[in-house]
Amino acid sequence: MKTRAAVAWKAGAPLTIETVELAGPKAGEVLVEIKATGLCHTDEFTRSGADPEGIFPAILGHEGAGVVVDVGPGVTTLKKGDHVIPLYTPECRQCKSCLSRKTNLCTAIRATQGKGLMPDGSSRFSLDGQPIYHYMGCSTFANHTVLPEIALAKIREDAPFDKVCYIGCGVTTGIGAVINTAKVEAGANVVVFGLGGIGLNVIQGARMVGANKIVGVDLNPGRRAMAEKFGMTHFVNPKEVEGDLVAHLVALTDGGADYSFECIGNVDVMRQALECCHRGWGVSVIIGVAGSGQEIKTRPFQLVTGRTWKGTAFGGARGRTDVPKIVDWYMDGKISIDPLITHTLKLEDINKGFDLMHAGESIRAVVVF
Ligand code: NAD
Ligand code: AHE
Ligand code: ZN
Repeated sequence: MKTRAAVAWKAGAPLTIETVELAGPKAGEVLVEIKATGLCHTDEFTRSGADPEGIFPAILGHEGAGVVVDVGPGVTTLKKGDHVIPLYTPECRQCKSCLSRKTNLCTAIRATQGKGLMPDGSSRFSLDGQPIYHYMGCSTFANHTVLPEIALAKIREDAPFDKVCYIGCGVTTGIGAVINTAKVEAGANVVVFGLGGIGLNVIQGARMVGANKIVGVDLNPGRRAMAEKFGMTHFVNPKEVEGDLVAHLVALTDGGADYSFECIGNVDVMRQALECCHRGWGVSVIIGVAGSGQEIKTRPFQLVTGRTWKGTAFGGARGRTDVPKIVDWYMDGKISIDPLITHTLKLEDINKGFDLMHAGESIRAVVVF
């Protein structure tokens, strides 16, 4: 079939809207009509050329929601008409990682996914005979896409696509980092670096579990009002801090954060996030992804004296199990999403979404098909 998609032809170039060819689902695969997709900073990370795994030409996008149009042979858990959220972290429930119960990082299809290919080693997208690569196993910047059955969460049919698409990455990553990865307890003091589409969901998660101080750190003063609405108790703009930011945060949190979260992708900030943690027990969680060649560093003494450095992908969530529950939380009013979706765009205007991200004007821009 033919479908419309935003194609990233080469690193650093704007996306262009094309009518591409999409081959039908093979065994174990599902054809999905994407109804809406968010723009996450990770899409921009890859578009810009910073992603060491970036492959071009590709159809980016990994924060979508849509409807099953067709299923390939052997698909048993989904049928035409089901509403779904694509999962860049699948859940096969059979691999060593899934069976370990220690991680959400299913390994069933990671090797081919990282090469921009479906599990059989080929792409379903092409244009004039030239293959176009998949992205994070999702490619939600296309009106139709093909995914493995294990990379789709079935969700309730009354959930609005243009809001719950955000559960496909940002909401689940932020809230999940608090609940699944850090396991923040009531009364804890939390510091969140970066109050964008991820950090605001970390704040929302921290409030949900009953954190005490929730300190937000961002260079953009425009983030303050929204962060307060989501539960931030103290705002720190590093540009306005006299002296050392880490010392300032340690003082503000009565000796250091019980938990800190880096939601930017800046390796210098990752160090600050670790070092503002409380001696003896503070845990720092890296969420931001950093570009090719970047490395983190600290004095080993920071770990010797009891701080823990961790990371999280997709908030530690097992997508097929956890995503439908998070959709329920949204539909039941337990979590808020709508105010974070600051811009709704047509596919033709997708590059404006990246401009808004760079300008610090959007939290989440969502493309509606
Ligand atoms: P975003 O652009 O919406 O937000 C980033 C925020 O960081 C902005 O508010 C910006 O003003 C702020 N910021 C930038 N530099 C700063 C600095 N030096 N100090 C303080 N604040 C600063 O991005 P996002 O969509 O929220 O994504 C955040 C990061 O998380 C990105 O690196 C993204 O790739 C990554 N991410 C990781 C996962 C995962 O599973 N680990 C999932 C989603 C996103
Ligand atoms: N390709 C990058 C890694 C990017 C990365 O860490 N991605 C996160 C999801 S970000 C979503 O917005 C992730 O899921 N990581 C685990 C995995 O298996 O990719 C690089 O540095 O090579
Ligand atoms: Zn993302």
